[in-house]
Amino acid sequence: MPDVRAALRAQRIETPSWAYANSGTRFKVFSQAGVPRDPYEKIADAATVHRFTGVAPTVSLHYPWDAVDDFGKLAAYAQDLGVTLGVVNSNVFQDDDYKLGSVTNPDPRVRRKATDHLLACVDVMDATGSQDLKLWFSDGTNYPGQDDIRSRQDRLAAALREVYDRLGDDQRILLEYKLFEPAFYTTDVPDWGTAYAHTLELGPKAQVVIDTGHHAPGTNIEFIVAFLLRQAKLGAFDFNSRFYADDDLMAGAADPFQLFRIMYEIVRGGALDPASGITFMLDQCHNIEAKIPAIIRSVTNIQEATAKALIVDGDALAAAQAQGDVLAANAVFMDAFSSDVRPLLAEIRAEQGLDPDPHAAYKRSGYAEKIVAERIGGVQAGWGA
Ligand code: AOS
Ligand code: ZN
Ligand code: ZN
Repeated sequence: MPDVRAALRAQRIETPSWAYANSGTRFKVFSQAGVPRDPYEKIADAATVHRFTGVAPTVSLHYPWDAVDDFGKLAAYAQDLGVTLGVVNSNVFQDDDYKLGSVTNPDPRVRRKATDHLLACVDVMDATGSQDLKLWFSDGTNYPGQDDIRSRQDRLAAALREVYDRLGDDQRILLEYKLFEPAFYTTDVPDWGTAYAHTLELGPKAQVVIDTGHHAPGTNIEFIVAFLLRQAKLGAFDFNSRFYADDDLMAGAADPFQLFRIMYEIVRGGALDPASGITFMLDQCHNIEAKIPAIIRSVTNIQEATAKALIVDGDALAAAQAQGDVLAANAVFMDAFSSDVRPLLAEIRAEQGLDPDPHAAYKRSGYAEKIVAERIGGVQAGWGA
């Protein structure tokens, strides 16, 4: 049985810079008062989430959305506020050049441009001290025959190799997969198998990112977690929740039971401890709800799922499994899921000098009113530079 309290105290969740900015769907971006106007203000909001939760000390950056003249200065600013800069997210999807793909584009000029951007992201990592480069490719095709599926895999492999060879000793590639969108017929990295094969070919400094919103409906994500962990190829999560596709809603909002099952496999695989090298990130967009409270809610939802996973009675489960007692084994699982772990988490927060209720504490803090008064003209995610 793991030391539940120690494990919860040590848990770390990284929040994404873009989740603090305005966002929306292809139909409308709704502006909210008080959202950050530049990367510095995004960091300040992330530091606020950490101040109330105590478990979110790192922020994922997006390049070039978070481009600044001096990344060293941004890193120092973050440090002053008690947080550090985490994973660097590349962007090879927003330029007109990428209409037919980035690193898999049939045009070698575009491939060169995309690969150069990924190399520039490693330069950013050198400046910020970030260890991880997260690669998500929007590359794919919309119509059968549009491009050669197999050649696109070769182009992808060549670009990944070039970037991999540029990594420092302590740096990693985190390769993200996504079933569809924006491409609707083929996607060049559509699933964990494709991401796994490419990272395996690259070597030990390449691992897979599981974004929980990037699968076909009904996919058993916890199986993927268990499999990749067993192969030492799970590098990170992009947590969010979804009802339909890549909805990017708050983690744990749509399906808390799925989040619990995922966290159980993490606990089972000994991968909760930050020392195991798995980065637990959020990748969300808060289109209609207030951003900072939504991120605090996502963090506490993950904490609750984790606490439930930690209190699964491992001995009782192993005994039931060994006896082939299907119902008893399932009951052990459901007992943990049905437990109310909020008092335990409140106690742990109080022990750490935090307010036991981060939601109420944030509300009382006056931070929301302060940013509304001070920040006029907040930016949209993607135009935050
Ligand atoms: C896109 O669907 C992916 O989830 C990316 O991880 C991420 O949202 C993107 O890199 C941020 O723009
Ligand atoms: Zn993602
Ligand atoms: Zn996504």
